[in-house]
Amino acid sequence: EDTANLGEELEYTITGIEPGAGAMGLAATTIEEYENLEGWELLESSTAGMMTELGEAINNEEPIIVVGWNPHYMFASHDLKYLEDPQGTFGEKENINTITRIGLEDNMPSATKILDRFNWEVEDMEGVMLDAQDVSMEEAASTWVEDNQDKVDEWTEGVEPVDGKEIELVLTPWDSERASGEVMKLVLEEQGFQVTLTPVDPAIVFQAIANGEADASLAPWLPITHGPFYEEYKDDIVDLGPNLTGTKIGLAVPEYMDIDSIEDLQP
Ligand code: PBE
Repeated sequence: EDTANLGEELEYTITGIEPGAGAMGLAATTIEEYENLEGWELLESSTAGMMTELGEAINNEEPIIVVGWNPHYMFASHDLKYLEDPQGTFGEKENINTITRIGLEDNMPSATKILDRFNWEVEDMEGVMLDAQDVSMEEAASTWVEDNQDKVDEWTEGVEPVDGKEIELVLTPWDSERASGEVMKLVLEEQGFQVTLTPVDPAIVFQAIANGEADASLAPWLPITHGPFYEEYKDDIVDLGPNLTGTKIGLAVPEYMDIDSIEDLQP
């Protein structure tokens, strides 16, 4: 394939996802920062829409550039590669952190202890996400909890159960965060909590925790993806640190495309 014609073939378009996603902010910055991307556009869509476009392009062996990330099953279901990012606008590998509202530790010490201990691997999260292609996310999470009771026991060891205390977790609407949210819901329910999961945009996750409207979140991708929100609200939240390490975001293309770097794209 001739990269010189690639821009024209793609109508100088990168296929994006939901406009509120941190990844879309990074993709927009990327277009701004790389001089060779002058004139390129970022198409707003949805994750489902992007996945449909990606699947269709691959079926037809056509070129496509998408905003990609993992954990996600897009890399399991398709042969994809990240384009190199020599200017580092997408950052390096990063983490997903757990945050709580100020005061949660005093109000709900047992929940805070469990939230603080919660950590798992990319493979765990991806396993739940993949499973949830066939069953509901709730069911996939419940299978993971059954299969990993030893890990769950580590998180809950010595924690006093409660009697129906209510706790609200805010999350973003992507499968990765639905997976961690449903797992934590089950873990907290085993301890006697009544758990509400509320999916919102990344900006609202931080706002709700800072205002004390919600209790905790397992959803922030840091330090880059949701970095601007973190900077804005960091004095009004409690950061319990990473619950998962090794996430990645970038521009992704099918393996058959003869291009390796963002810098190979032509204006
Ligand atoms: N994502 C998945 C989200 C966080 C989780 C990468 C699409 C985002 O960009 O905000």
